[in-house]
Amino acid sequence: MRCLLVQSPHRDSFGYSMPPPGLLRLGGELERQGIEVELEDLAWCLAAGKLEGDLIEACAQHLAGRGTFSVVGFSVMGATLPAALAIAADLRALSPATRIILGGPGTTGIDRELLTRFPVLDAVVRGEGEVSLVALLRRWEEGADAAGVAGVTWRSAKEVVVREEETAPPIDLSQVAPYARHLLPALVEYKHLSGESEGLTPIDSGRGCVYDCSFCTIGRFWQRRSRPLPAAKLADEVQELRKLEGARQAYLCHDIFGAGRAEALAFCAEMSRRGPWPWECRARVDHLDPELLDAMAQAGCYRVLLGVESGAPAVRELCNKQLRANTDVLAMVRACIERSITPILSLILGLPGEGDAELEASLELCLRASLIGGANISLHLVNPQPGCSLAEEFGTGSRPIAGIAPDMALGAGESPRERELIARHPDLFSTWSLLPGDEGKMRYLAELAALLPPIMMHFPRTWALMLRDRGGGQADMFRAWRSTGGSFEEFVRARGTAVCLEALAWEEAIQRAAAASAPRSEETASHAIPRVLAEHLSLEHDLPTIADCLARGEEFELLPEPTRLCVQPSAKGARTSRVGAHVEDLLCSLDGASTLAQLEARNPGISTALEPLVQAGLVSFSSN
Ligand code: B12
Ligand code: SF4
Repeated sequence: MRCLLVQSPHRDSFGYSMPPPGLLRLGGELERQGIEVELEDLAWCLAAGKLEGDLIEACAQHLAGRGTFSVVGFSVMGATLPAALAIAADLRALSPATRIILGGPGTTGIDRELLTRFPVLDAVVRGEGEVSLVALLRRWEEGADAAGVAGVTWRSAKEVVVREEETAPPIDLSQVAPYARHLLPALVEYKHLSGESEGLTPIDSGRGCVYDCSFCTIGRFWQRRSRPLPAAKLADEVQELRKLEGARQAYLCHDIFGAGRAEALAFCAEMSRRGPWPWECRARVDHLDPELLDAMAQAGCYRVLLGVESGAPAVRELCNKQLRANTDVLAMVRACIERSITPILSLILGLPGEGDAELEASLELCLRASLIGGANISLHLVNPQPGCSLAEEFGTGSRPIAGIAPDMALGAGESPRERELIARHPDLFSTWSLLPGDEGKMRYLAELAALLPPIMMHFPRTWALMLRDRGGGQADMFRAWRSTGGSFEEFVRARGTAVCLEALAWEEAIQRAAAASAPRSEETASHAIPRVLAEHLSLEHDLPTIADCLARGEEFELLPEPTRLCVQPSAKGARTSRVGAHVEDLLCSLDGASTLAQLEARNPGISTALEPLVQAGLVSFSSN
């Protein structure tokens, strides 16, 4: 029995920089069971330029070129399902005796329908793959059929689709197979290809979720069970990455880190004991608390993706998020930032129950988080993935809208054969659809989701002050800005009051400083030229104090208060400090051409006066 497991192709640059953990685990399990297995990552092949011409034909030819296999299994997400089915059809023509199966989250709830509509499929393995796949392959090896194999939906010799209702018992994650990394290109080749210098490497850190949010398939796919990898096992797997070329940070894939609090704390303790190493994770806000965050930060956690979904509790309730009633999202954002853990707040726009007031509540939450400083905002539209409750409820009425890229399928579904399938089976490929609703509103929400987060993250105070001046809501202000046809900065320059213009100047200086490299302080020799590393701003308002009030949501009066600021690059991006008139004068006296000796001759004592500025990183020396 020779088996090939395939990751289906997509062009998502984030995606092809990461070898898929599910396939690596399955490869390891089959090897451990003595089954001959090979792995192929078509997303990587595509990015590596190994697939030219028509995507589907090229993939099928590529797979056929690897030789003859008894079974080819495609791993699918909703996004890659059409490509997998089209490739499977071509592969069947090239290799008629090969059995073709599917597995992965893209099959959630549609296994029977897939087998009914696509005769090319022999079976779909539902949920966790290890036990069911091995059992299925053994049956086929013995010449038997799949009757009674738990977790499998299959086609009988009489062309009847049989759904084995029973699911295989979940495997003991302390005994899960090692990743068969040798069966895929080396990690460093992935990183080389994607050009990503960060070295983020996914780890199968746990499986499943007990919740059932309306837009998500994870809970259902994993039978509403959540299992973290045992702490020591997970720490071992992260430790292995330290030796793996190209790996610089671990991406813990379990969707709800902290669901098992004791296990999460034990993992952090284990990581701290072994010496922290950078990692990031995905979590629910109500599974985190200051003590756990402390432990996470000490263990090397630098980023956490938080699915908040909406700023309006009623909408969260309707989408069955079941966030604990007293959850304070902003307090958690602040707690993350205080520990140098970047929170990524993920919200969905256009969920059922979202009217103007609820949309405004979401934007308010995003703005307040941005004002705290250092949060990432990520806004999405709903693509009802097959198998989730929104697809069940609205599946038939949902449809793609030309010009709105599907959030859940970026870089997928673009080839003619995929497009044809998506058009023919909109219910199975609802990953490309949007919930039923007014098309104009959808376009507006899509624009909001794409354009507002960068503005909030780069210009939160300017945005907040413009809002205060104008009155009304953020959605209205967004419309007003977009109707000008220009950039946000142009909008502020044309319509902003003095304090808005000052905030814009400050935040633009922060952007420039963050883009510059951190300062190098060199030898203070008399022949060296002192250079100003910071931008200095003379403002009519005390913007840092105003910014603090905005971040805390406190009222303030806009009284004139002359303020001098310096904005300089720092290890964390940019730093703003208040300076006095004498510092500003000193900085102004540095022309960037005169040596220290020449400046001293013109202005005796300046060398000594500059020393604290050098120490503060506001001034540095260069030799020419
Ligand atoms: C790592 C990851 C990625 C990686 C690797 C993907 C991969 N193929 O493994 C990358 C970065 C490529 C990626 C990309 C995307 N992802 Co992603 N990703 C994940 C994440 C966080 C972990 C997956 C994982 O490794 N889990 C651990 C392993 C062990 O589980 P597994 O992969 O499911 O595999 C097991 C079973 O599914 C089964 N199995 C899997 N394949 C096969 C094949 C066969 C033949 C068999 C028998 C069994 C089998 O056995 C495995 C072992 O038990 C999941 C969330 C999650 N926790 O699952 C989201 C998730 C899979 N991603 C998702 C999405 C939407 C995307 C994107 C579409 C995002 C986007 N906006 O573009 C892109 C896809 C690219 C594209 N544009 O088309 C969704 C998919 C939803 C769905 N119903 O399809 C998920 C579930 C997140 C979510 N909460 O909704 N992703
Ligand atoms: S969104 Fe998160 S909490 Fe909700 S079902 Fe999916 S994984 Fe679980």
